Amino acid sequence: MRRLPPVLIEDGCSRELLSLIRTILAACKEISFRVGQGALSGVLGSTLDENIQGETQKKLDVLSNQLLKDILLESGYVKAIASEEEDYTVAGNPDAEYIVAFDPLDGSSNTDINSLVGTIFSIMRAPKDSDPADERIFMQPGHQQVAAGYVLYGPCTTLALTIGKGTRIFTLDKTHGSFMLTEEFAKIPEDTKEFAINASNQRHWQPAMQNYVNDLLAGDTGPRGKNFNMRWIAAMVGDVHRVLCRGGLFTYPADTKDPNKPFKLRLLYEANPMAMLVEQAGGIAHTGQERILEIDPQEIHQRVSVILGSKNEVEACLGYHK
Ligand code: AFP
Repeated sequence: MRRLPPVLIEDGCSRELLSLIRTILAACKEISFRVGQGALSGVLGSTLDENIQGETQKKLDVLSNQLLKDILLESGYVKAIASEEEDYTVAGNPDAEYIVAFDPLDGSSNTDINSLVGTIFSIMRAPKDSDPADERIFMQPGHQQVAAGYVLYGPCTTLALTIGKGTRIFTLDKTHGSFMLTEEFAKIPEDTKEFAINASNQRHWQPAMQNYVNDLLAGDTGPRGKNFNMRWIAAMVGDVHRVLCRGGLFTYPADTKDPNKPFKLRLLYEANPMAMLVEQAGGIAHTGQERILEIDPQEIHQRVSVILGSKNEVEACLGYHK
């Protein structure tokens, strides 16, 4: 079994990018340990604070954010960072080549119930001669990402990573702390009978999504002519991992529940990195109107609708949106 550094070097990863990825993973190993300690390390439960998006922060959100932020800024490998848990971008080394956007602990409501959580990250090149304090350096469409990945803290700790040469899966060997290559190239099956959506929002969806899901639920007696199964982990990182492993469709569509917040998932550190991983594994990642990786971001914490996964099923869903 091969370790991460030689695999990435074979893929043509530069020394600097490899160092940056290893820096992120060093923080993730520490997060993995803290998550694994659970109640023993006193990190479960919420803080009294909210992030800029009005969400109550879990203690593990704050801790994971601090770990990633400190290690990245101290490393000198990043020009700036953007995080779900930071109101604004944070400037780093003015001479560094890369910028990183991350969700330090996706699905953090799962921490208190010992269920799946993960870290999602997106690496982009900083524009030449740009000011590290200028948040516009993050306003790049997702197809410009040079690397994207997530670390899933589950029964085992798993890394899905792409540098644009396919999506590879690594498993953390906790006996010596190395990420080992356990799946050379993830390939999302084109067809599926599985979908993931928070069905409690059904009455708030737009007609296209209502019609699509109604047809899935009608099973072999409906227009799709087959029965579908449904899953919902409440952590995108867990749902996308299942899609990478065995296919499926995952969506968090637009809804009218809160008129000020038509979308839930964040573009820069959730939708974009997941879209790159999914496309690199042969799947599709779309909003219903456009390919996620084509969106020109307007702000750091921008939200989008997301439909991703098995090619033929995503295309079927998009058919309802035309
Ligand atoms: P956090 O990153 O704030 O924990 O949110 C997780 C998430 O954005 C995404 O990972 C899930 O798919 C989604 O929320 C779950 O949303 P519901 O609360 O509607 O189930």
